[in-house]
Amino acid sequence: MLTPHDHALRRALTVAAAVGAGVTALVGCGSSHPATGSSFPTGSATIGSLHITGAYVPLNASPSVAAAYFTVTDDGAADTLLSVTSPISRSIGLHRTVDHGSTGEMLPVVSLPVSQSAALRLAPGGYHVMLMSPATMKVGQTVALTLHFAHAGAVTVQTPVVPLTAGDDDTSTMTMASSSASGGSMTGMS
Ligand SMILES: [Cu+2]
Repeated sequence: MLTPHDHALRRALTVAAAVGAGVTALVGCGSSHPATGSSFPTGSATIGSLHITGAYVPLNASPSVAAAYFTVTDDGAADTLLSVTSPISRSIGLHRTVDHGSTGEMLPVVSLPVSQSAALRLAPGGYHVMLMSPATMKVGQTVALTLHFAHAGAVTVQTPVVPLTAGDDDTSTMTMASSSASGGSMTGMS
């Protein structure tokens, strides 16, 4: 069954797959690691044993889509990120960027696990939150992202909008992004 929501997502995915890495870069899937050497503002929040840090949204280059990134660590029982909601967009999904060498594509993921032994990292080139047709954003504003966890419940992270290139280290290739993500949450997911 296809809802208008599905159509929008399908269209975005098709465009991304057709144009490859170019579009992927437009939506913020360049190479960066917010945890290392970041000089832009990020958001954080805690609920129960879950700590959300390094949350940011690169200013979208296309009005049709934006991405959000953050890290979740857990010092208690394992949990699962089920979904993200926000006033900025009525259609928000969890995605994974898959590296095909010179091109990349995005695949929806149903949920993302987090535990004490495996932090959940959303970063360019890997997992990300995809905000479809978001309201107009400006650098410096914050976007309220509400993360819904299976056990801990919902927590809202005030997430700064940063310049599109803030997370990039000017060698923005999919290969770089993939290799930096491979030591973390990508393990065992391919
Ligand atoms: Cu995506």
